[in-house]
Amino acid sequence: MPHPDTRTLQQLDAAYHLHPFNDNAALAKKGTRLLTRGEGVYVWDGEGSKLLDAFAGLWCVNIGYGRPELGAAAAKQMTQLAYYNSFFSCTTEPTIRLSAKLAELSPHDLNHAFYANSGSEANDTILRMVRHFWAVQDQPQKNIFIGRHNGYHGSTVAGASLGGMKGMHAQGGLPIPNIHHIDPPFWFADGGDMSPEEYGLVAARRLETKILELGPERVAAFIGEPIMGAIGVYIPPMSYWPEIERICRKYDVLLVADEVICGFGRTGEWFGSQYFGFKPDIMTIAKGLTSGYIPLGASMFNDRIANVLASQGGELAHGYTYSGHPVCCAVALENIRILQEERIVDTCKSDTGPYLQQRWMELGAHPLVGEARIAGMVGALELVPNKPERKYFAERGKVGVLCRDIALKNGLILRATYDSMLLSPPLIISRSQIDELVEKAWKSLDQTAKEIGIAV
Ligand code: PXG
Repeated sequence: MPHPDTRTLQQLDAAYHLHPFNDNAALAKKGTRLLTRGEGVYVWDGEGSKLLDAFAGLWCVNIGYGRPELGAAAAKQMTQLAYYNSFFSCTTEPTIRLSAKLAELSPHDLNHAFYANSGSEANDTILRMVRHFWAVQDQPQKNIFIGRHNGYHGSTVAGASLGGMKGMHAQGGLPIPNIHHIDPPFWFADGGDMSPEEYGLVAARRLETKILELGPERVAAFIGEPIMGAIGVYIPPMSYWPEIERICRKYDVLLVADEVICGFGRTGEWFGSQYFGFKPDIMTIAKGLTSGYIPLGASMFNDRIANVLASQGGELAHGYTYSGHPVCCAVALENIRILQEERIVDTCKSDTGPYLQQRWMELGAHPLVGEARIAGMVGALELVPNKPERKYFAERGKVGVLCRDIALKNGLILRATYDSMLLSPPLIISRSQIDELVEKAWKSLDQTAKEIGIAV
């Protein structure tokens, strides 16, 4: 059933709501898509269309839509104690229980949580914490962060600076000082004749070159997404992260994994660092922490950092009104309970994940697809003009948007970054829903190919 007020709501939206990452004038003309309801892997829009959300909202609705338990957990906590701060020696029970739960779930000794409201804020936190960590050990000059070109770490001043999106840097005078970037590991476009594993080492050693150029005594930390999401699901070769870790250890550079997308089962492991086999000193989490039901982010620190901050750090001059918000923490605990008790991450690793991988890789045979890639339940299709050449379209991004719009008409939500079609469904997707997803994707690829004159 179409929502009766769709047109009116769209007009109010155009008049009064600025949308993130949008040309708002163009959007107002086109009209926004009103989403009205969600259940499992499906959402419904204002026109009454049922859509399979192969993007889990924005890489976040890991347990799927419509779980009443999360609403109940929020209502219970709101009724009992809607808010209290974590400043002035105070705390609340959900905040404490979530911290203990996160320490248990996090790999090795990432035992200490600092709370924020989003992934961006969690990354802002680490910028300040890490610089403080070195400063109190008489190394204030060790304050440079190295990230990757085209990395995404959020939209706040520090988040966007740590990220390497040129379009974001161009607005607002970013990056802030003492943040540098190296090229990302993307074999499809950059690997040439090298094997992916050989290339992974080459790409990782760019970090060593950069550290030596800047001086190891000045480099505080390296930050990276285990799998680079927003830019197009760049899945690095397995050789990449262990080499990055070796280099960080050699020069005593802290290693930060931004797990905002990869965390909470997206790769079939609880965290992306476990998938790739490396041990970060810090990780940032958000999105899947609450399956997107309520905003919450956190930075997890290892014992080394926590001990230095505790013994030498003095008063930490950092914190948000809503750091450790009891309602958000109660919802996160319920989300984690569901992920664990319903064995959602395990199933993604051993059953539905491998099935999705097999079916998604079949799409690689389509004439429009230059590469299909996937890890756990996060993947991409690289659309190309001349299969099997690993070359982009001359005008990047047009075909991706065309394919995305066609997929929507076919009842499938896929995200397009340039001409990469991105996949990140709720982790509870079933085998038959995976079949539906792949059939709709194939049909959309066929229709896109026809539209641009590629034979299918
Ligand atoms: N780190 C990573 C790896 C992310 O993907 C953030 C940090 C920031 O989190 P918040 O909660 O502040 O948004 C993100 C967010 C896209 C897209 O177009 C991706 C994100 C946000 C908006 C758009 O794929 N990821």
